[in-house]
Amino acid sequence: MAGTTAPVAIIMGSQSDWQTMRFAAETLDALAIPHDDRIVSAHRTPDRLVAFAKSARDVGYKVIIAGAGGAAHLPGMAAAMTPLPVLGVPVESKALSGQDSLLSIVQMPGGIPVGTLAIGKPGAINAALLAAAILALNDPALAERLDAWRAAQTEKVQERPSNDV
Ligand code: RP5
Repeated sequence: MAGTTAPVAIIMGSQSDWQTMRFAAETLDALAIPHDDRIVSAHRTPDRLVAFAKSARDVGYKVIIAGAGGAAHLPGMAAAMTPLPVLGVPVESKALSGQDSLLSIVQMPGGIPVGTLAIGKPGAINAALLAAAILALNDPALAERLDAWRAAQTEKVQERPSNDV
């Protein structure tokens, strides 16, 4: 696999996951963090997953965000094949509202961690923010952008509720 200048890879099990994972991409965009977005299915494209995960560190990625739904093996399988931090986003499934995705991703046996976020859009946003926080440890300019992003979020919260919003 060719080298990358993007520190974050966003992988997802299906095109249908993009409706959720695009919120991770948008959040990284807001922080000017380059990302590489890929469909990598643990079930339908297992060879693609192996090639991606085994080469991820050498290619130059620093953090992997992995979203999947249902029997969501993708984050755990990726984590099994790379030492990079893997942040798992449980995509909301139709049958079980993402409870299945959450339990599939969160219940990793001791030894292979996946940092598991909330189900759906909030999890995708927070995965991006956690990736940013990890990268900011060694990137003072990014740390400033993350501080500014959080300050802007705080600024938006009114002191009192309004009928006009
Ligand atoms: C999982 O199955 C994917 O991550 C997706 O959330 C779910 C459904 O996939 P599609 O049938 O929409 O392709 O592997």
